[in-house]
Order: sequence, then structure tokens, then C-alpha cells
Amino acid sequence: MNNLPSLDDLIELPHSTSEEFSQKGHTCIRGLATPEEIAYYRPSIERTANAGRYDHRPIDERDTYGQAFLQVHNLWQRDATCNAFVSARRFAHVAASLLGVEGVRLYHDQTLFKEPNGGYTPWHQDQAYWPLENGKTITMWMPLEEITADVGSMHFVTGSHKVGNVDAGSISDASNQKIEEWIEKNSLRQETYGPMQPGDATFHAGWTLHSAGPNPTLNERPVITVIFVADGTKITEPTPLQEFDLKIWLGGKQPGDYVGSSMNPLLYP
Ligand SMILES: O=C(O)CCC(=O)C(=O)O
Repeated sequence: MNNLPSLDDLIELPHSTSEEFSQKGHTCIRGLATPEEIAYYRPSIERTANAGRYDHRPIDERDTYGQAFLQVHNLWQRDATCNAFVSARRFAHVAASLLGVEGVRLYHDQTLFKEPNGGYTPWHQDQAYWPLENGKTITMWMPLEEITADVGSMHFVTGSHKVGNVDAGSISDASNQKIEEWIEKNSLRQETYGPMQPGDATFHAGWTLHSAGPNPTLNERPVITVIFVADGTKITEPTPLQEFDLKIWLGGKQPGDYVGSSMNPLLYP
């Protein structure tokens, strides 16, 4: 822990970046962490993700969601070095600036390791799973390794965060098809930021439609995401899809309460 570079300094974003996020519902910040900083944290993140793996079925025995990535949650609670990374003030301050709010709390973190020959990530909306007020959440998606053009980073539908729930349901081939049809009908623009370096990060809003391509390479695509929620956000009555999150990520708080249990620490200020 002692030699870990601190990620607690604050970076001032140009106004145009926050403006872009508010208009598009996504943005990319290159070099948010340096490759050297990532090299310090990566071994702990990978070790913790591997230790936390719960789905040990071969990839061809899993459904589309299971083939998209190996997903491990809340590394911040499993390992002190992961906690230092997830709780970094640098990241939380960027999240607050992009959302245009005073402060942010942690909703949860997760690693999303797309295995060699891993499948595509179907189009979906994160907030379909989250019983939280609209417009108050943002996800940082950061690779720990270079993402080459043949793997690619996420695809976003620009402006879709303003539309709200398109009722595509849980992540599946069905959500993918429904959203493809929706995009065609509404002719909104799709964008991707292409290859990324370790420490570059994309940010997207809770309702932004997004997807990712498959991994046709022999190398894993190690990504960590941190989901932030504006301080002062209320928990909403859950839909059936949101009941799991209400039980798991909000430390016993109930609809009508503010997010604020010890499961959701204030990360900035
Ligand atoms: O990493 C991926 O393939 C998808 C990530 C994603 O859907 C998210 O971070 O919300």
C-alpha cells in the first residue's frame, strides 16, 4: 500500500467536457490515470477479480450476458488497494463535475473482464436496474490494458440519456434487438471512442444506451467501472428488475430515503 501513487489530486475539466457530457450523455477523458499509475493498481484489481469470480462454467455453457464478461462487484470492500483506487478523489471529482453536482457517493464498482473469444455486450440501459432518481448517476469505465481497434471500447447512442427508459429490460439478445430497432426508428447517432490506453476513461449517464463488441483476440480485456450517484439522490420505488439492487447496493435504505448508507460512502468532496 505504501508505495501506491495517490489518485487524490483534482483535475479541472474544461467546461466543454461537462457540456459535451450533458448534451451527449457520454464523454471520454484520455489519461485520467497514467499507465504507470494503472500498473501499480492493476495486480491487486486482477487478483481480487480473479478471487471473486463466481461463474466457473465454460464460456460456451453461459448465456449471452454471461459470455460478455466476467463480472465481480464491490472490489472496494474486498481489498484495501482496490478501495484506494475506487475511492480516488480524482475520479469522483470528475464524476461530480460531469454531473454538475457538488458531491458524489459510490453506488458500486465492478470489474468487467471480457475473456478471449468473449461475446458482445448487448445494447442496454444501466438505470433499468437501479432504483434511483433520474439524471443522477454516472459510470466511469476504465481499461487496465490497451484496448486495440479489434476489441474496441463502448458504443453509445448520443442523446439517449434524455429519453429515459426505453423498456428494453435486462441485458440480453432481446434487449439488443429491441434497442437496435429503437435506434433505427429514432435515428439518433451512435458514437465510440475506439482504441483506449490504460487509464483513459469513458463516462456515461444512467439512461445512456450502450453496448460493446466481442473480443476476438487471445487477450483478456480487463476493465474496471465505478458507478457514482449524486449526493442527495433519493431511492425510488423499484420496478421488478430493480428489486435486487435495492436489496444489495443500498445498505437497507428504502424508497423515499436518500442514498447514504455505509455501502454508499461519500467520495467527493
Ligand atoms: O464493458 C462492457 O462490455 C460493458 C460495460 C457496461 O455496460 C457498463 O459499464 O455499463
